[in-house]
Amino acid sequence: MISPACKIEVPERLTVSHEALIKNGLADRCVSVPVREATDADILLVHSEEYLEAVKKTPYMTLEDLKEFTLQYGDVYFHPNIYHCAKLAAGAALQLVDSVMTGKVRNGMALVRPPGHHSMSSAANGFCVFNNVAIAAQYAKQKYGLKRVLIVDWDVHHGQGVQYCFEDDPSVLYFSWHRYEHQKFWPQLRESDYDSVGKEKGAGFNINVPWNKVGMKNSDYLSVFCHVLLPVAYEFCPDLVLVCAGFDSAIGDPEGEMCASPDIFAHLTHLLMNLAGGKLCAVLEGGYNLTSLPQSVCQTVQTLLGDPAPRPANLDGPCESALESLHCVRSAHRQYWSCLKHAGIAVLSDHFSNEQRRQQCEQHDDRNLSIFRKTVLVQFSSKESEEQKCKYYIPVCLKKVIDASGFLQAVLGLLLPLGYEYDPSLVLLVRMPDSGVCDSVWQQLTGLLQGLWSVILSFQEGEKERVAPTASALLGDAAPSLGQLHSPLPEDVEVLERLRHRLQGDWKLLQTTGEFTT
Ligand code: Q9C
Ligand code: ZN
Repeated sequence: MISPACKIEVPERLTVSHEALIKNGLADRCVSVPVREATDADILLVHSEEYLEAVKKTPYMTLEDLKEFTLQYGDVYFHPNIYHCAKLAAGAALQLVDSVMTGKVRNGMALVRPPGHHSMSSAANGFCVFNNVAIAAQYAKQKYGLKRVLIVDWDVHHGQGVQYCFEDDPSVLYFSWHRYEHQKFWPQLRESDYDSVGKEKGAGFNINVPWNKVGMKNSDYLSVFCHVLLPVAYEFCPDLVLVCAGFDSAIGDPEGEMCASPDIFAHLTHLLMNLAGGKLCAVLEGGYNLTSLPQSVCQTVQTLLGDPAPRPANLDGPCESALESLHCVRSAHRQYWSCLKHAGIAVLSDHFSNEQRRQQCEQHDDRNLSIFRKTVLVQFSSKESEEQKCKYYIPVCLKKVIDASGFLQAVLGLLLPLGYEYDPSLVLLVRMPDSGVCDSVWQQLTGLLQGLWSVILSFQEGEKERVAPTASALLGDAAPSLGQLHSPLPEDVEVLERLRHRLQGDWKLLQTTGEFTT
């Protein structure tokens, strides 16, 4: 054993995870893909020759030399076997990319050690030797000619290695949330803050969400997905989604100290599964609580297999600190993403307090909308309707419902968070014959909602040809990609912002700004 040995990044992380997959009957439902060692050429896609040559020597070093070698890097431990393991970890990610890209499997997860997202071109760091996911992204672009790759890093640490690798590269969109505490938390980098948005051509393609408090919960995570990541990801339109799947962002983790439950990963996974035609590769990063780690892994794999996600508990809205981060990130990126164009403009011709709004809603209920008390009706249309003040009847009047980007924005930023908070036992989707919403958008909507809730679809007479594509989404097929979306109409964005602003007193998951702005 090398001393000091790492106390938390231990082999049991993999054994308990694998055993849990077996015990829950999930391993049997998966296709096992044989691992290979990453080649020098693979590793050089991200790392420097000097660094690779140095790591290559580690299996032959004396323990004394290894200790000294280790000391030049931060928070990393070299064992004589680690070079071999690191080649297998990166190689496993590449095997997974190959299997997904060739259609051998729809999606998958690579359970690997050592992790990768902290390692840099010429440096090991934070338990990481080679940057498995960064290598996988470069490899996928090169081998399959992919134009756009999305990397979602839900590990609780900032994957600074991934950020550095793609900072000026607009073909890779990197999203990371991470414990930050105003730069007090490891790795304590200025560039982990929300204002590092990418450089030069890559400006806008690096999204950092700093958590400035510990104890973030399911609501905080879902809010950031609904109001930042998903709208931007749909606008980006990736050909492949890679996940830096660290589970130290779950409850009980000694590093993260967050409070999200393991079943939140079922939702995070589900929400990404309709991007890129379903091509998603998750690669294990951190996760050090040997009880919550295997649970989180099982939630992720079970969702990748197509099982419905369990209802997340306690969606009581994001905390003030999360709202502040959300607001800062959306503002920092509004110049790059049309879906965020109106972000941060908090005050929109609405001078009612939340209390006044609630009273109005109740009055309205008493008059003629009482049937909506146990039902929420969200109605998309292009017809102007009188401004409603009721919490349960939500007319969304878009100039052009037919416009995929405006409609999608309404689904991600309004319908999803509302659904999460309302937690319906049943969702009835009614498609009007003249709605103008095209099949692929309809498939996205169906795919997003089913798996979260029980969905019933209703078709009108003469809509037979609509049934097949929608049924395929219901059966769990990933919806086809919508293509790169043009900007939604400014009027529509404004309508949605105003609607969200009106409703956020009653529906906390619709909030994107906190009290700090007023
Ligand atoms: N010396 C991953 O989760 N902890 N790496 C530093 C202060 C380092 C985490 C504690 C944590 C590295 C992949
Ligand atoms: Zn981590």
